[in-house]
Amino acid sequence: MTELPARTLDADGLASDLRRHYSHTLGRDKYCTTPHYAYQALALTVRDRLMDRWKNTNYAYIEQDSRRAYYLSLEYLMGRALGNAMLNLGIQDAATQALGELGLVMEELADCERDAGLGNGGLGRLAACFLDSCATLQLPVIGYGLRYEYGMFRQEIADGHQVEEPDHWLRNGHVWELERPEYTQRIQFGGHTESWTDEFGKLHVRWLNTHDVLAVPYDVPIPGYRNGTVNTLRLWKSAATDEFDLGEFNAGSYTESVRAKNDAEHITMVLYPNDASESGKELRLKQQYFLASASLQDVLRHWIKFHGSDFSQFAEKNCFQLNDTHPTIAVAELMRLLMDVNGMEWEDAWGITSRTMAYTNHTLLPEALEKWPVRLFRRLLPRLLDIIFEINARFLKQVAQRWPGDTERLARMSIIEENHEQMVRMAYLAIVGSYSVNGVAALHSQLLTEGLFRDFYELWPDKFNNKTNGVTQRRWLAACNPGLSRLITESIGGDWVSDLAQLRRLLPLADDALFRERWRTVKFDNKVRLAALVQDDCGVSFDPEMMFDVQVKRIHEYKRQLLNVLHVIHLYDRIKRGDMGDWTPRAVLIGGKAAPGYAMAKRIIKLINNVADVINSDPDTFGLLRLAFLPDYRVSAMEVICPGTDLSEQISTAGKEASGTGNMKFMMNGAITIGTLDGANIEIREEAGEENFFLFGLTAAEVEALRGNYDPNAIIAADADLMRVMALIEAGQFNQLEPGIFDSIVHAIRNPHDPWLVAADFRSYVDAQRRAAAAYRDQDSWTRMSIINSATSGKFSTDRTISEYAADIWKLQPLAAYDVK
Ligand code: 26Q
Repeated sequence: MTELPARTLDADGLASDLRRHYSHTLGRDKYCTTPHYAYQALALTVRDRLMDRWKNTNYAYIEQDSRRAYYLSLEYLMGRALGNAMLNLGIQDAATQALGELGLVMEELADCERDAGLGNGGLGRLAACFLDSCATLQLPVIGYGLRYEYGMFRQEIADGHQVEEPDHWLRNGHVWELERPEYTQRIQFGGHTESWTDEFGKLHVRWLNTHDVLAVPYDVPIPGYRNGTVNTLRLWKSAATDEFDLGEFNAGSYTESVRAKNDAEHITMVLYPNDASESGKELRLKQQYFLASASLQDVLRHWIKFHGSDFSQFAEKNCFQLNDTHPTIAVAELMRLLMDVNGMEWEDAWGITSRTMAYTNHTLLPEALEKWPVRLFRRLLPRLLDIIFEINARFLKQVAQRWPGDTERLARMSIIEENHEQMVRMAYLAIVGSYSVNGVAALHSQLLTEGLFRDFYELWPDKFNNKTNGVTQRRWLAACNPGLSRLITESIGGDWVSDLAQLRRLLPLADDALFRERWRTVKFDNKVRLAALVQDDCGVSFDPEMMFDVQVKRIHEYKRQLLNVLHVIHLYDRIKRGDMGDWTPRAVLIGGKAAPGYAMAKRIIKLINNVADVINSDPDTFGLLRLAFLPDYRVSAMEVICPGTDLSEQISTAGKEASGTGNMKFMMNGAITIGTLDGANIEIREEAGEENFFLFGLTAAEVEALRGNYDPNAIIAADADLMRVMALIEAGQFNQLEPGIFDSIVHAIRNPHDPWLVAADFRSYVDAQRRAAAAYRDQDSWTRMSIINSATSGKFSTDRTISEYAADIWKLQPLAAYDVK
């Protein structure tokens, strides 16, 4: 085929394509009033401009036969694509101008796009930021995931309670994907295994009588920042095979056939809305295997197409990054594909597998470590269970050799947990099968080697490494905060968009009064924008002069939204007692989703909402204190929230938050952190300087030391402020018509076994909040701190994180796409 002329990037070209798509592709006319079709026409216009770059990126990767990495993740929290694509193509201004000529408004169109919410929280958003950085660094990395029909549920608040609504995000069409039925794969489930010997006496295994499901790929373009590269996110959708239409039906079992067809199509129906592992759910295990098998078969298909059946170079050319244990069945599946399908011996297959897999851990909470019942595995994936047992047998032999006679250690390290029910420990399978194991912040990686994975660290110290998380400054500063972006670029030039360390050049400007004034004006405008969101979605009015104090993230006991509420109640109590000396007016915003089955998290949401009602309707608090719970916290909401935040709440119990990434988005946008020495907070404080960070709370070591002799009731009795806060809750001040509903919360705080030590950190938290409030009253000095935080956030770009993955784990070189002609 001859080359088509490339689409132009100027306003005229954009406007004419937009009109063509509007009337010819979509068939709309001037009487159609909804902005939805104008959004679609714009999205198609932008997409056209990605297509040649996408193709040329693939050509370059194929023709240079480059080494590649594959990111395997059950979650990608992409949010919206339009603004990001325009930014990365460099056509924001031209597109805005084109819309103007057509009488359209950019924000209105952009707001028509549904968030792609194919993830729960940090882990899913990290995957999305990683893809952006890989494309910007021109690294040959393909993302593999699932195309859930329903993403993260939509959260509504009814009478203060969370209500979950389905997120049918594909309903009005999704222009950012391309179906690729030609690359469909077949995935097996169930059945049984059989061994047989071939004519040369070689033993083989076959997996028979399986119930097969098809995996159909949908490709999503991932544009790099102004570099011609467009990488690929390939998402699999499950579909029934034709046999469902014929076999069972002809055998007379029509309804059985329809049910089986239904089951097949259910695999990718819904994202599991838990951000701690969901124990033992069969469908979840099916999702995990479906992703792993489809992706590995796809990679092998590609390999065989260009290299034939010679796998000697496979490990030199490919590696797989496992995003937590969720896709870890890939270790056993690659063994199966290499041996059963491609005829390889165990040793050769293991040589390849254990040199291509790398595992990232995202949690220290032991209860969140994935385990699957052996019984379930045997029924669903019998061949894979055989392989896991063999991996384990060979591994334990190694352990026994290293520590002769240490049977306790053997039991501790076994991939199979032998309690009353045998379980597969997925993290151990991941460690044994991988050449690299990493944590996501310095403290987290250190705690992994000292605690959770200590035995494995003793065996293989060189496997373990740290890769501190980041966020992409393209979405989390350049796109979401145009005011600050402009100011920064005017001051230091625009290189920071692909080299965030450049932000340090803002440091001298922190001493420039005029610059500080401009910085403050931008922040104020962003607070006006955030206040409008809070007014629309919560019906609460935030005065932009107040200090905006924000905690948005999944609701979890370890993240301690409760501690935040206790502080707000304490402030309310001060108002009611007339203790308002040195008062800083404060608007507190809390948002986040609770897992539908997590009763305590849902009760905390109810408490926040009830406390907000009491405070906001009490005339004594007017101009002094506001509290709002923001429903349906999501990527596109954070794009408004982080630019308008003054104080960033990062208050998890030390040692529990692996890294955190919201903390980085806030810092980049000039918020100051109040936080514990947990996860990446430690590194944030190191970069910003301790005088630009409000530190409080026990350290991870102190938290561990306190276990067993923690007496929250004594702490409460000794602290008059905390005593009054507890008394208000216990007296039913926040649930006058709903007796008893907060009893479980009170008990949790007063329980000597409270793992989150809420009462222990209360005093130190309130003191830090007082320091923050005092600092805010000196606006000049606050603005200085704000500038310094932003200026020192360079480390927290995923460009830095991904450069480290590429250098240390993936061994990848950048490779430019061929030029668009
Ligand atoms: C597992 C099995 C079955 C069902 C659900 C799950 C599941 C799903 C999502 C388990 C965990 C998650 C998500 C975990 C997560 O988001 N962890 C966060 O990862 C961030 C990126 O590294 C860190 O910054 C956060 O500290 C960490 O909590």
